[in-house]
Order: sequence, then structure tokens, then C-alpha cells
Amino acid sequence: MNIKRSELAGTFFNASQLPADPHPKVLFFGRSNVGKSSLINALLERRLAKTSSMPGKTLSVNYYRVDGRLVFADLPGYGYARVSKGESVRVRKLIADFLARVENVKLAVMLIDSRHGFLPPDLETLAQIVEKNFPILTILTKSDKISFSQQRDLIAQFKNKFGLLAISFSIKSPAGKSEIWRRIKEAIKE
Ligand SMILES: Nc1nc2c(ncn2[C@@H]2O[C@H](COP(=O)(O)OP(=O)(O)O)[C@@H](O)[C@H]2O)c(=O)[nH]1
Ligand SMILES: [Mg+2]
Repeated sequence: MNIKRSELAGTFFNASQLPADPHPKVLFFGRSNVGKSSLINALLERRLAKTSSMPGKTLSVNYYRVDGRLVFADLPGYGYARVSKGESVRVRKLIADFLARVENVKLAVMLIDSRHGFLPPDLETLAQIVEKNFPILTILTKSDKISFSQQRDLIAQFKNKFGLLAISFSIKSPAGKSEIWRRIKEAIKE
């Protein structure tokens, strides 16, 4: 995809702050530190989303506007072990409130760490997304940390066990990015 323009379009700490926005949206979900900001930056070809090696930082929904139209929504990372119980309840609530309000969702991108696969907090999120009937694309992040055969097995497992399409991705290699864009474009065209 040839992106001409992308910008941070809003940071929301509470779902009630969400503006009514009719534009098509792609939502990004994942555990804290899974590589969500890194993937968004790779897709947009600029460092818009802050990346951090310290998990459990942001408790907000960020909107990135792509070419004045499409919106990438970066959801808060969940499932970080070292945050308080109250904090993880707040993350869950923000995601649930957001899902109750957001309009015109074309695709939910679910990021899963290649080394860990689905963990209980991912399944909780998956259930929330399935309930909304959004099309789902699974990205297996940090694929540079596992072998090609492990990647292949994981992709097959996602397909057979969960009926989910998964694509491997690493910030260290451009492979995967064009397929992810292809799937996004396919999802947003009407
Ligand atoms: N080896 C490797 N590290 C990655 C990859 N993607 C992200 N990271 C690192 O993982 C950490 C968390 O990434 P970030 O994008 O901030 O995760 P987020 O919390 O999900 O937004 C950072 O230190 C990144 O540099 C990847 O594909 N390979
Ligand atoms: Mg992030």
C-alpha cells in the first residue's frame, strides 16, 4: 500500500471520549509488549506509535488516521502480569466499552506472540471480538524468535483449532507486511 499520509488522530482514556467517526476501522488487539505499536509503525512506514520494552504502560485507545480516511485503532495492551488487579480490570473495561461504541469496524487484528501462542487473556479478548462478529486476522509477532517450521506449525494450528487465518510477522524482515496490507485492503473494500 502506498500511504501518503498518516497521523495520530486521537487518544482516548475513556470510551465516552470517542468521537462519532463513520470511517472504516481496523482494530489492533494484543497483550502488552506483543509488538502492536511496532506492527502499526511498520504498516504505516513511520514511527507514529510509541514502542517500549517496558510492558503495561498505555491505558488508552489511540486512533491513527491513514490517508485521511481509514482509522487504525490501537487498543490498550492487556494481560500484563505485573499490573495491579484494578489496572487489569480497567483495561478490560476500556476494551469492552470501546467495543460497545465503535462504529464501522472492518477488521480486528489480533496479535499473538509467536513464542507463546494463545494465552488465557488472548482467549478472553478473542471471545469479545467473536461476540461482535468482526472479521479476524491473527498476526504471529516476533517470528524472528522461532524457526520457519515452528511458524508453519503454528499457522496450521491456528487454522485447524480455531479456524483463524494467521500471518507471521517480524519487524526484522519485510516479509509478511504486504500480505497483511493485502488482507486489510480486502477487508475495507465494500
Ligand atoms: N525481536 C523482535 N522484537 C520485537 C518485534 N516486534 C516488537 N519487538 C520488541 O518488543 C517490544 C515491545 O514492542 P511494542 O511494539 O512496544 O509492543 P506493544 O506493547 O504491543 O505496543 C519492543 O522492545 C520491540 O522492539 C519483532 O518482530 N521481533
Ligand atoms: Mg504499544
